[in-house]
Order: sequence, then C-alpha cells, then structure tokens
Amino acid sequence: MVEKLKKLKENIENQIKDLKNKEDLEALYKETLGKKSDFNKILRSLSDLSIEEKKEIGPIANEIKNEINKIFGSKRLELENEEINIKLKKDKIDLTLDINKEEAGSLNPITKIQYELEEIFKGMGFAIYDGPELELDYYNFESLNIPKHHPARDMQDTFYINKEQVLRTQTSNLQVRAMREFGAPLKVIMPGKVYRNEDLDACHEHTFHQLEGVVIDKNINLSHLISTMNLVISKIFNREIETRVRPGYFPFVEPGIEIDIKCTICGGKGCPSCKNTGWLEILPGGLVHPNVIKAGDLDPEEYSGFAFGLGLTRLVMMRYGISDIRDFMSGDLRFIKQF
Ligand code: FA5
Repeated sequence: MVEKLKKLKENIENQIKDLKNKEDLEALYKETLGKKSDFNKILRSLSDLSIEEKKEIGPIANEIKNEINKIFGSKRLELENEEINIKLKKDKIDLTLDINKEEAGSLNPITKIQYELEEIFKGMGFAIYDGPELELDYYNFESLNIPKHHPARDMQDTFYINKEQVLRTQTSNLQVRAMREFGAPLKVIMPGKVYRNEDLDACHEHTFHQLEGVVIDKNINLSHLISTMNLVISKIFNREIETRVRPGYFPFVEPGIEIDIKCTICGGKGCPSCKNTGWLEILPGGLVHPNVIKAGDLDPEEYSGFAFGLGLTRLVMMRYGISDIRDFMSGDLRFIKQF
C-alpha cells in the first residue's frame, strides 16, 4: 500500500513539472487527490486494515499526503509569481517615453519687462503696490483733480460699470490710495492693466499696461523726475536712448511734462508706430498737484512729489521692435512664441 502511494506521489511530481498554468494545476489536484482519486481510494481502504497495520501505515500515508500537498503548494506559488511577473512586464511604464508632451509656456514680453522694471525700481528704493482695476470714479478721476464734467475726462474715455465704478483708465488711480495707505515719505511704483474706449490703431489698444510711479517727500522737483526717468530708460534698453521733454497737461500734476523717446523702430525717421513724428510718447509725468496731495491726507505745504505714468505696452513695442500694438491681443501663438 505504501509502495502504491509512493508511486502515485512520483507520478504527481513528474506531471506537475511541466504544468504552465493554475487551471491545469487545479485539475491535476482534483484528479490525483480529489474524492474519486486513486490516492483517496487507497486512503479509504486503510479502514479495512488491522489496528497494528493501521498504526504502521496510517502515519506514513499521512506524511505522503502532506508531501504531495506541499508539492502542489509550492507549484501554486511558482505559477502565481510567474503570472505577476508577466503582468508587470505588460504594464511596464516607460518613464523616458515622451508622450502627450505639453508645450511649456513662457512669460509675455509685457510681464518680462514689468519684472525687469520692478527690479530696477526696487534697486532705487521703490516699493511695489497693487490695486483694483474695477475702480471708483473717485480714485480714477475726482481725487486726481478731475471732477465730473471736467473736459480732461474726454482724454480718457472709459467703460462705466455704473455711476460710481469704472474700469480704470490709468494706474494713477493708485496715487491717492498709496498716499493714504503709506503716508509720506513715499516711493512706490504701481504696474498694471488699464482700459480705455479707444479708436484702435497700430499704437492704441483698449486694454494696455502702464507703470505708475509716485515719490512724495520734502523739496522734490522736476529734475528728480527727469533724471530718474533717463536712468530707467537707459537701463531698460541697455544703452543711452535719446529723450526729449515737452510740456504736457494732466490735471493732477503741476507742472506736467511728457518725456518722449526717439522711436527705436524707425530710428527717428518716422513710421506708423510713432505717427511719423520720430518720437514716441511713453512717459508723461509731473509734480503732484497740491490738491492730490491733500486728497492723499498729506499737507502740500510740507510735502511735494513727482509722479509718472509709463506706457508699459509701448515701451515693450520699442524694445522688441513690435510695430503693431494689436498683436499683443491677437491670441496668435506665432507672435507670442518669439519671446
Ligand atoms: C496717463 O494715463 C496718465 N495717468 C499719466 C501720468 C501719470 C501723468 C502720472 C502724470 C502723472 P496718458 O493718457 O498719456 O497718461 O497715458 C500714458 C501712457 O500710456 C502714454 O504715454 C502711452 O504710452 C500709453 N497709452 C495711452 N493710451 C494708450 C492706448 N490706447 N494704447 C496703448 N498705450 C496707450
């Protein structure tokens, strides 16, 4: 009987070696150790033996059964591992594969120059201040010495949201806000987007960027403004740029000036970007009007100051030789990818 069981074990060992999947293994298990198997029949026949024989053969038969179970167990494990390995190989992710490559964006040239200017001004001790684009009529006009029905409102036709709120037409809306928030002495720049109801052409957009600057201190005069601006312009262009100063009019400065730069697109000969004048208006400014200093809760007898409103978009056009301002809003990737 023991011999028969050993023979069966040997057969099982031989068959199991070549099995390649779990289904075949379970089928062999059923066939060799299941209820109807020869192995089971032999085990059942143990009951016909005498007690002595049972005592002798029983444990041996049990041991053989355990050994066969172990053989099946380790084969089961082997097949499961193989299955996992095959799955892992199939699911392997190649991290070096360049699929779904998204194009990296880049900074808009206006943002780039804004950041450069911020660094230049920070180096001169200016702080950077930000404020609302949807602004009260008061800060955009009235506090700047432009009451309702003042003709200067025509120079900056805007989009009224209601009677009190407008899309700001100039970053000057932050002059009084900054004075009220920080007091004096004050040295601050305010870059940002502004909006105007404009007839559009190569150098006029409805949405563009300005960079405002305000300095309030004792004994500030025009030479402070002009020398600061010449320094900033030469730094941003990395060379000397010819500028000229003319009188300008803004109700919130007295006196008011315009600092123009020689058109870098045509070199001063005249082109559509400079309206054939050879000069580009990018830098109006002046000494802050006493009424504005008062609106900023400061004493105009004690403090004076200068302010300027750099046309940031136009400055970018000059630096990169962009001849049409409408390209910035065109949404054409070929334009933006050049920078
Ligand atoms: C102003 O906006 C004043 N707030 C500037 C100022 C500040 C004066 C502080 C005095 C003291 P102006 O309307 O000229 O000024 O605009 C300033 C600059 O913005 C212009 O020189 C020009 O470069 C730019 N600019 C004006 N209108 C447009 C437009 N439609 N499209 C693009 N740039 C414009």
